[in-house]
Amino acid sequence: MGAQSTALPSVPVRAPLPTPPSDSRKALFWVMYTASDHGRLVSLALLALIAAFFDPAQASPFYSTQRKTELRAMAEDTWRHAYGAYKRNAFPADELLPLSCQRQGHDRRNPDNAGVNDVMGDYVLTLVDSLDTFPMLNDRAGFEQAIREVIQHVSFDVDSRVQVFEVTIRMLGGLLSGHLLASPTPPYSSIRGFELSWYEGELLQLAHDLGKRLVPAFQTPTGIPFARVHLQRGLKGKGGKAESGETCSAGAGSLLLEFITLSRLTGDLSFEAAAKKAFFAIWNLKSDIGLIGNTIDARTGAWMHGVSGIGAGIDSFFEYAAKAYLLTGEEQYLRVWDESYAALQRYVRAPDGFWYRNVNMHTGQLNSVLVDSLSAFFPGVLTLMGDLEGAARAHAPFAFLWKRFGGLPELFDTHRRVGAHLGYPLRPEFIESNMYLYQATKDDYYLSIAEDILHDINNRTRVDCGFAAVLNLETGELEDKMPSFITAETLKYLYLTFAEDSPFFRMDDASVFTTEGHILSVPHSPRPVPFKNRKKRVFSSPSPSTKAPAPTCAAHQPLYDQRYRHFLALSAENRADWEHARWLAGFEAEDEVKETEEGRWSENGWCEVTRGEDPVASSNTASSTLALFQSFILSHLRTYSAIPPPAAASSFAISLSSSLSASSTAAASSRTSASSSSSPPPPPWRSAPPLLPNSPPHNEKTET
Ligand code: DMJ
Repeated sequence: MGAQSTALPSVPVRAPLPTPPSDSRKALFWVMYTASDHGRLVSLALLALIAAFFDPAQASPFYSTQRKTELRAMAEDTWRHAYGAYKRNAFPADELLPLSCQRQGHDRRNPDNAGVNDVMGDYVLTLVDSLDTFPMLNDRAGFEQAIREVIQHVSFDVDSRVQVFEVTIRMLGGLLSGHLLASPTPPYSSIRGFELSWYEGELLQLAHDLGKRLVPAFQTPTGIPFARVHLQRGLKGKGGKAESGETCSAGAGSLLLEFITLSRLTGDLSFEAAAKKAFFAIWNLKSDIGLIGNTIDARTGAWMHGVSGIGAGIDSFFEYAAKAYLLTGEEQYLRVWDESYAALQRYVRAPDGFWYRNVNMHTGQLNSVLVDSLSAFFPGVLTLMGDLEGAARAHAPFAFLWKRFGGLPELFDTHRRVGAHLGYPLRPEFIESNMYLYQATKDDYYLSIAEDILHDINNRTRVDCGFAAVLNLETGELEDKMPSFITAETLKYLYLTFAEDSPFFRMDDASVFTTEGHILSVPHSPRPVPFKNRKKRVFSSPSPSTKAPAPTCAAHQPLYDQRYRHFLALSAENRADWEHARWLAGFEAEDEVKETEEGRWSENGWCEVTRGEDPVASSNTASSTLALFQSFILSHLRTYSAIPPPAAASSFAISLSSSLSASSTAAASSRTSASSSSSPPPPPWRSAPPLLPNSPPHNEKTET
């Protein structure tokens, strides 16, 4: 095992922003009124000049164009270090093992090793997953070489049983995106400049071949696919008799973007039809209050785990409802998003508006105090769908978690405000949301977060042979794993955050990034009702029997008043209510900002929480449900990444549920008892010296 060493010895650390007036014009007025008469005259002249040529987008005092260019270059260097290490040490295997500098493919000695075999099928995964990043880096030569390597090395005629969802989002998505960019006559994308004159649709042929190998999985009575399929032999047993029916809503419901694109590019409509049937099968099984669960039996359509939320097992179902609408323009997907959004706001969003929790899908009752890191994708989708205030709010606690831990813990206990699983397997979700929020608001706050992330990833996870997943954010221990999504998503989104003028944000077509970060586009359908089975779809209106009020605040009511101006009027960093998000992530409240008596926020959020809301008040049942839920989430997360082996995971589940029981009495008497532990000590990895010459001065406040 190589010790953690970096090829970039002194990675710059951003000094957090001071809090000057919120834009440059205000800053100039501020200078003017604090200056002498002579100074005022000079300032007035300057003001007139600047007003004439002022471009607010370029106005940041801390993130000048030059600084963004430097950070973009650093992000590109980071991506190239990851991809280069893979190419030198692991290609044509699926993934790189960064500590041992070995390669990882399908585990043939242990076919039941789902953590590896669900994702890796010996089909050159990291190459295909990375393909469309080259055009985003404006690297035409790199793209051409990668396309040639795909054609030479990738085949799906392999003895591998893989997960339908994983192979779809990583391989099918990667191939389709590469095809759209490489086609000499680009079919739909407005992105130009990467066409390859010699290219003859080879990636689309590979994608079509893969699609046909996945189709057997959909042969279930419900149309919801089995979770896994063998790429050569199809299903286990005749008609899939030996297959487990257990699958999850995200796995079954988020194949849409790739399958729609495959159908529209090949003219073979069976793929779109299959994915659509699966998506609406899940949707039609939603509860009376409009929530879907996370585990379902594909044969019977019975929910096996009726917990709802936005995290593991469900996440990309909502993402694909929204993005299928953006991709196709078809209203049926927008309706699913709209109804899901309403139900999530009513039952899943916490009363304070910051966290989205796990609740019982039938009653809306809180089910678990744990929030997983996958949930951090949600602010990005909220941004895309126009709820900027909701997005900024949902992003805030994750931002403070990152500040506190130097990464995003896999699981956070929102009641005790402690990390419940301290791994950070280099996931992209928070970075992706942060990128969308920056694009939408141009608020430097989001750039400052991206800069922190860039430094933390380099300082904490960069090794000679790539980047290693973090096993424990507190100890800094690393794991011999570099998931393909680090080059497909994590570092791509980080780069794009600093490349705000990228043509990939300036498209005049309805392109979307898939859940694996692959850019896809198709023509919008001229007709709104393309399929016969539309009538079968049920859009909900809650039945009278479930009209009992859920134990949450009834409506999302942001405070728009003089004390608290509209969120776009000032940087998120300066919002008073952000203090609450900071507290939620485990920091202590700052008294002078707290102002509970003025009603800006209370420790319970915007409204008092009813008794039934507090899971710890009734923790006899809560702790057993929690243990069950905990093991469910861990099994899902394990598929994606760095989750401890089963023995460690179960002892962890036991310790968490017993510590929860132990804390129940105290917590029931006072919700604030969770804050009795002091604020986390300053993280040691923050002490690296700045490298960028024009780092702004250091601000202690954000270093707590
Ligand atoms: C990626 O494969 C995708 O982002 C997926 O939607 C969720 N899991 C990983 C990243 O965490």
